[in-house]
Amino acid sequence: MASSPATAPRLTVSRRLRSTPFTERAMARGASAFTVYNRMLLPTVFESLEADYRHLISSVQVWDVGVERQVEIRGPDAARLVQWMTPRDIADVQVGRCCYLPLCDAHGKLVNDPVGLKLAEDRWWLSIADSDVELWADGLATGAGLDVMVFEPAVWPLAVQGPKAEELMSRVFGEAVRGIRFFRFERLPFEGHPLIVARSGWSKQGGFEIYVDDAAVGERLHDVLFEIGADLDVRAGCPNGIERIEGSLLSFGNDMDGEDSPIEAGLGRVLSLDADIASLSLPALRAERARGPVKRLAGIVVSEQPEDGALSPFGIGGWPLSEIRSQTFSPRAGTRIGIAMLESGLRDGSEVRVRRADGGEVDARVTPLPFTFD
Ligand code: THG
Repeated sequence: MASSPATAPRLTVSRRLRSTPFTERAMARGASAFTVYNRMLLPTVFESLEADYRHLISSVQVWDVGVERQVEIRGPDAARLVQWMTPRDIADVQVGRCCYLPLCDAHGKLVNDPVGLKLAEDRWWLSIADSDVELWADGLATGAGLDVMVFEPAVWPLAVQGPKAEELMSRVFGEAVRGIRFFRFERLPFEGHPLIVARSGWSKQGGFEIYVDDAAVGERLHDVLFEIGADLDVRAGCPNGIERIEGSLLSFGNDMDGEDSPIEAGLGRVLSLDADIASLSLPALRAERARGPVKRLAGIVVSEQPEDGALSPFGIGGWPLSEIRSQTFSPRAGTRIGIAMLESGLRDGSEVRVRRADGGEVDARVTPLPFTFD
């Protein structure tokens, strides 16, 4: 995962690698590393992974997550197209709700795992992870002759995450933010400009996401959040690799990808395999369920390894097809933990030997996801 500074590639930034309205501000506030996500820059570290983590779980951070692109689907067939793309039944989703929507192709493999926002009966946003959903959705719509528009609006989410997020947000948007329940959104004015504000975000610390649809308004909002939250020790941050693995928030492209099904990724709870819905992936997913999946996502907890020794992605003793897909040192576990795609025969509670990146081996245990800590 982490390469040493001496070998880390440097990034050449051109027009193909898009910035967000907040990229310069993130850099000015100390962003020290970036990744590429939906062909855009996403900060990954400010001070250090662990310092950022400690601050996130104790205070409040403002994240530039403009890389979470919105794929807007609008028109009389909008719900039909969204249902065609996801094996989760969306019939009962109400306007004003967010909904975690695995998208799957006709082979039952994952295409993406967005948060869907139902803006109106004929209008959805898919707030996507890192893959080309717009191309796929537009291709499906064209091929099926659906009456919809598929496009990427100029919207950049800004996340406010951490235990003090509600306090900071209420100072900017008023007491109304306190009444927004998890995975719901409202339109609240900022200096007269209505913005979609949802209680959501890619951390387990609580918080909000503001869907900024005007770059100048967003820059002003960004600055106001820092001014008004100075006494809360608000800092610029980003999705944190330690916090999200401890919280078992899955990263599409890392923990699971287009070679995996949502059943293998452990997303069974959000699939509606017995529903009477027109969804592209249902036949393949029903067949997979009947066959029994060959692999499954699980946790790996290294026993007694307080030092920060990276694990090799491959090489779980006796299970050659199993692989570790994300890993971190976990302050909560006091050891290294990972999210792994394991052969189905490798059960929870199993003790395994795991190869380290430096060539050594360590004992580890297979655990269910989400991780629990005592
Ligand atoms: N917010 C928004 N867009 C996003 C993300 C986000 N796009 C990219 C990526 N993150 C999409 N993937 C996820 C994965 C998990 C969650 C959200 C988006 C998530 N999961 C909660 C959990 O697992 O506890 C709740 C899921 C549920 O209620 O079903 O929040 O973060 N805008």
